[in-house]
Amino acid sequence: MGLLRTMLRIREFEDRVAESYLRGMTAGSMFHLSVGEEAAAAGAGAAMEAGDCFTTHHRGHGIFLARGADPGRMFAEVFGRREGYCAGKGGSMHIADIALGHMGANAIVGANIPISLGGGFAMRYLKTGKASVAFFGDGALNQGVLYESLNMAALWKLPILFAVVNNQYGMGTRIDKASATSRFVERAETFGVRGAQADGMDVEAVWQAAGDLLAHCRGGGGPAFLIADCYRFYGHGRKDPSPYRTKEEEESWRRRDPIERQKRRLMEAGLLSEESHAALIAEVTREMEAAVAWAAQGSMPEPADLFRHVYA
Ligand SMILES: Cc1ncc(C[n+]2csc(CCOP(=O)(O)OP(=O)(O)O)c2C)c(N)n1
Repeated sequence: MGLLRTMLRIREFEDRVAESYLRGMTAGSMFHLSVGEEAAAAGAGAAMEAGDCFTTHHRGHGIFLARGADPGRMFAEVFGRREGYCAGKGGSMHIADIALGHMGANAIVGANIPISLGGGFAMRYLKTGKASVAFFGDGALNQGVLYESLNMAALWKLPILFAVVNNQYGMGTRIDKASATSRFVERAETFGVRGAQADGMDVEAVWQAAGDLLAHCRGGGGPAFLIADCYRFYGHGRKDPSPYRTKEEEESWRRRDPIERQKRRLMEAGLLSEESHAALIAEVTREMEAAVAWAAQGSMPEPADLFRHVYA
């Protein structure tokens, strides 16, 4: 039930980001929505613990929500308000919050991975018993920095989970047109890193796989690698109608909607009724409505804010 709630919250959040943009409420237009990828975020997020640290790629709203983000402060960030997680200076693609372990979303493909490597080093050096997780897309699978990081993490047996949200496309390029092989788990295993592939449209499958791998990391086994196969239901950005995908392909993935799947599973197990489902939807809708309203009343930065949060 918790996983279903998290996925519903993510979808509602993302849909309201899209709507807010159309209403002219957002600062800028650079939004990468994770609708369709909720199971990867909710499953991996639920397997993590308080005190773990993480980084995300540019499509990271859902992951941060799954790790306890306040949606009001996230909307405020997207709206460029001072009340946002980064005082409105980061926006959708650069949200960070050290209190919740979020060391930053990152707009440079693969660039968050070595930051999480440092996070993993810190976790072990400080003997926290916690783990560091780097979330990134399939577009980063052929970036050299991933393999430099896998090597160093394995060499030093650092507690890091490399978590790939494989939505099949890097902008308009399908993964098999960018990768010589699709055996990514094997690639990780050549470094001595434990790897697993999960159905990224099944939230419980992701949760279980991520939980097993994180236990391995925390138990001193060194790093791990998880690839969750999923799909983004919208375009790369809000203005992308995805002309590089067929309607049939989109439809076949939409039929595997992770939210519907979990809803069905809970209903079949007798844990969810139509009434309790409707109540859950109403609760999530109210939460996100209130979050948007709160953020929209936030304050705009003053000129003097330009010189705050600046090192030199
Ligand atoms: C180093 C680098 N190269 C290219 C880009 C342009 N770019 C932005 S997003 C993107 C696709 C990323 O795909 P993926 O990592 O799979 O994440 P997704 O957008 O599919 O969630 C690219 C190529 C970039 N931001 N950084």
